[in-house]
Amino acid sequence: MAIREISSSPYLDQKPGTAGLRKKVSVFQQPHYLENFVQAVFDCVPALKGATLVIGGDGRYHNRDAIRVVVAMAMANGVGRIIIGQGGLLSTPAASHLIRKHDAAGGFLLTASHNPAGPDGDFGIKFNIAGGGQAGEGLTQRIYERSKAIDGYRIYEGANVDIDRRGTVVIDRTSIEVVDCVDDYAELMQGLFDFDRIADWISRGNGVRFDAMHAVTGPYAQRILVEQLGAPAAAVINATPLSDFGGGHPDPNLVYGKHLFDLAMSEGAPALIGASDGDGDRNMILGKGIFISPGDSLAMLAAHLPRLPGYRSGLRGIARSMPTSRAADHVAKALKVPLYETPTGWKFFCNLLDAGDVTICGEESFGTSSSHTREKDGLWAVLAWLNTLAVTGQSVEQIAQQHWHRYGRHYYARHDYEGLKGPDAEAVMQAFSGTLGALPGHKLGDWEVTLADEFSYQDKVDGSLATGQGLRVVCGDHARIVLRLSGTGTQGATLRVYLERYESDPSALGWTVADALAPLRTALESLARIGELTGRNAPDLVT
Ligand code: VG1
Ligand code: CO
Repeated sequence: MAIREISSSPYLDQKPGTAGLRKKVSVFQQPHYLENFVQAVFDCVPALKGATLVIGGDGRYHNRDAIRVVVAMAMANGVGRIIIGQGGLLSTPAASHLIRKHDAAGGFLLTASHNPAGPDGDFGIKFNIAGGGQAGEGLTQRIYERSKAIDGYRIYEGANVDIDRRGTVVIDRTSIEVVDCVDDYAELMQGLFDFDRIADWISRGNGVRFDAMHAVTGPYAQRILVEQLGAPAAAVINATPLSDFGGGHPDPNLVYGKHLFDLAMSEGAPALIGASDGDGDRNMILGKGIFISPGDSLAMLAAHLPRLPGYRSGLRGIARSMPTSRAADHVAKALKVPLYETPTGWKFFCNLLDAGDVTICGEESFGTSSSHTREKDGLWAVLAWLNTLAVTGQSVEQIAQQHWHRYGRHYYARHDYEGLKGPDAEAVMQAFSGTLGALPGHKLGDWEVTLADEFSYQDKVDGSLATGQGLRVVCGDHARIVLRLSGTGTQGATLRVYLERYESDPSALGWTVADALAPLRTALESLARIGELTGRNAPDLVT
């Protein structure tokens, strides 16, 4: 045995945010920083001893170094079997699936999602539990507490596992398997969707374009879309994962995916355009002449899912995060299934999924997925759309129009104010919060405020209570304004403002989003005083 006990001093900033611990690469490169956090996880999850652990990442800078450390620490902490994606790659949904498939006691996902990568970029680590879900609030807090008291860690020296070569090696008492990162995931997708039907649809000349943004989904899209579904090679762009994501920002939305929007609006646009983010859990969906907002995508997929092979038995329920547009609520009502409203962050869906209460979940932040895994899943959403187009024979635009005519349309936008000074962001939240008590019964634009509060959520499975999950002003079904602070940023504070307006009159379905939301923007300025309190006249990002 070559296990060493190394002493270290705790860092006090290892509190995971919305989805894991995310920091600048330079922070993770501090002596013992990663090691302390990983040891804190092992200390808090004794079930890992003798059990299976999955390890993979989004391929960003520092991924390989970090994986080497996590593998060596897993060996020293008595893990029985380690499964690693070849090259250190695993998309977030694929990692979650491997944990489920192999009955692992957990997994380490090395990712900072869409945050820029490279030596000056971000790095991140996330622990997922048995069953594949993200560590919940309780465990996350325990890991954080442990990290503040840790005084050392255990690491195996001299293992030298070649993560580029597939196969199994046994070192001391640990078996280490390097697996193809796509195989199991591709098989899972084949079981959910009608690949023959999609392939036929593509072969009839319906164009597809998928942008992997030089991040982890390249190999997945290449295998599934090109090799299995017969799309031309050019259908997948930026397919090679790069450690700096090609210098880009793999966050598929109307800002960083503007080129895809332009493509969708161009002559000869493909029938379906999709993209995913750094770690493969987000998705962006466009069709010829149309962008589908994530809240709409959730609602439209929920409405069509029962026609797809993996979902023929129908939906158990639908879940969405609180700030996500309420478009899916109408579908739940029509299908007579429950609709769950949870705080932001996929971890809140996991207990509902495990309990079999929901089949599809979504967040406004370009996240959609189903009960097939315990993470959001970018490529799954693209395949669900492709399958829907293939079975309905309709275009994306037709599906959207039909949906809006049946259920009404939720105009929706998120405004992000990034890199704010912490106290300024807090001041906005305070100002907004201070107005809430007096609002119910008063007018906001043309509508009457029916509810104004701070959202909190009690998990019905484990009873845990999450408080402080966003401030909201609700005008019945008509409109909402929601404010919350981001939990994934690594620089300053990010304020997110979510605006939503619902219209069901057929003559009100074709407005621009900006026009529809104008009255809410005006109301927002007087309630939250963002300009006055932060000096910012406009958001940095509108998605
Ligand atoms: C953001 C999104 C949230 C998402 C989270 C992780 O969190 O708003 O919906 O679950 O990112 O997604 P926040 O706290 O910054 O608003 V990912 O693709 O970055 O793992
Ligand atoms: Co992500």
